[in-house]
Amino acid sequence: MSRIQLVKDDLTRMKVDAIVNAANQSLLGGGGVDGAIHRAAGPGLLEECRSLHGCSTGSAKITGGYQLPARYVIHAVGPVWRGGDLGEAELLNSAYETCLQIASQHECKTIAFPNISTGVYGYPKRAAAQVALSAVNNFLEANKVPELVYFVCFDPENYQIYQELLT
Ligand code: AR6
Repeated sequence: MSRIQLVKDDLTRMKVDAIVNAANQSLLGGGGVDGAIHRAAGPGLLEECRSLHGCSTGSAKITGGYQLPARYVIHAVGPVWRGGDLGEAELLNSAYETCLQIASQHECKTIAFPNISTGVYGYPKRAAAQVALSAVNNFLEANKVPELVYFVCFDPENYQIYQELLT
């Protein structure tokens, strides 16, 4: 079985060791998948996030999962799309890679990613998927853990793009 799996579902329902949040630098919640994660996890998550004092773009920080089925939430900050000449691809790659490093340090066998930066942050979906898949493939080639990576595509356009790129 491939170590990369495509899923069309709500990320907050994933029974994995870690889910990744598409957060912002404040790490204090927001809309989109971030809002959904905070609603499903309950107030304990926000409380822990306050103690982290934010996160820079292209990086990530880990918390507990609280009322989520996932044990951990890894809060990643993807770049806002500003046309592509401001290092967006490197920053997006770095966000995915940092999540995988953190997951590996915490012995997470399974991790589920949303399509970071492709909602409010406006990153073109196909280009974002190419960066995400290359970051994950490179990491998996060099590391045994995580064993399994899920891409959870909520919107049909992202799902179709990943389906194409994964076949
Ligand atoms: N499960 C899986 N994917 C989802 C869900 C869900 N429940 N809800 C939305 N998506 P976005 P960004 C998808 O906007 O672009 C927040 O306000 C959605 O279809 O959540 O990185 C943060 O606080 C899209 O493909 O994240 C930041 O301020 C993907 O998640 C900002 O938005 C990402 O869309 C981050 O923007």
